Amino acid sequence: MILTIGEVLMRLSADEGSALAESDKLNIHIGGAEVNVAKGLSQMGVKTGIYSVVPDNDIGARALRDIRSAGVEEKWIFKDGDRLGLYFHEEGFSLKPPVVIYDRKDSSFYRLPENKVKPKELFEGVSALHVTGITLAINTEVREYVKWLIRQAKDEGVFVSFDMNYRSKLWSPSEAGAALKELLPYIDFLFAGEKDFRLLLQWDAPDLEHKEVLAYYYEKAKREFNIKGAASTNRIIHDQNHHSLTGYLFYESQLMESSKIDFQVKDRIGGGDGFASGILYGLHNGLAPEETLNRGMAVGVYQHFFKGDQINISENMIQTLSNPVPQDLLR
Ligand code: KDG
Repeated sequence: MILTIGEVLMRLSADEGSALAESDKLNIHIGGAEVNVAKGLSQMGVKTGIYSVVPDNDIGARALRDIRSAGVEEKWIFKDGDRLGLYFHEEGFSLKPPVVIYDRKDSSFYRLPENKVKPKELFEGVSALHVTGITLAINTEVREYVKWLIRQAKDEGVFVSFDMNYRSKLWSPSEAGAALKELLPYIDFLFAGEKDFRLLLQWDAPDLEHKEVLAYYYEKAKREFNIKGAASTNRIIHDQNHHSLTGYLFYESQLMESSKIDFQVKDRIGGGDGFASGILYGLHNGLAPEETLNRGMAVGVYQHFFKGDQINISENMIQTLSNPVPQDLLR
């Protein structure tokens, strides 16, 4: 089983083409980076669970319904507190990224450290743990507790995957950098891009092309912290609805680059989590590196075509995803 630890969020989105400031109605989607990854993996047939806390009320029940319908194990989802974290969302316009307004302070997830689980029990039957920087950014109590759990996971022989997922609205680059530095010795697989190394870890890089800089950073992380692999995507925004994405997978000191995929964007939130779930799927199933990267790109890109933080991937889509991703998905 792959376990994630993270906050379940309810997203409230303005209609397409509407601004939050003028909306009379909002649309519900369930998100949260770790939830998205768990759902993606589960829909591809990987047994997945999430350790989280939701309120014991109808809003918590609505979120649980979503997680359950994706087949994610809910044994470690505790019911405590009375508030599900929310975020309000409006599509970006022109070249602007989407608007995200968090309303998650003192949510039920803040009570994670009060709903402790013994690591031996939590990690029993778990082959990999996936956590993102968003979980560590919640507050210092959650951060310390989850950092401790990550160390325990490593002691239990669990493969640790970490996605930096830096959110500037939640913490500063220096706080995030300090947490990452502390965790790097325990991380087996790192999802981080060029900017994370530069901004958060303040690593200098030679003045080279993106791919060479990435190779330099990943090699350094491997040398200094013994990471086994890493992955990231590089996005080019041509206009609001037309993006290109190139994926990178570093494994056994080889940095692989996908072809650049050009596609039409309906909703970009959760694209990175889709990529992560595809990569983790490949690692979990022992796919060859090219197939792993291809799967990451396919899930990440398809994620952009549909509304919501994490689409329900159908059997049919899984078949399509197993084939090489067409390079031009503009339609
Ligand atoms: O990666 C997508 C997430 O950003 C989204 O689901 C919301 O978890 C979220 C967050 O904290 O921004």
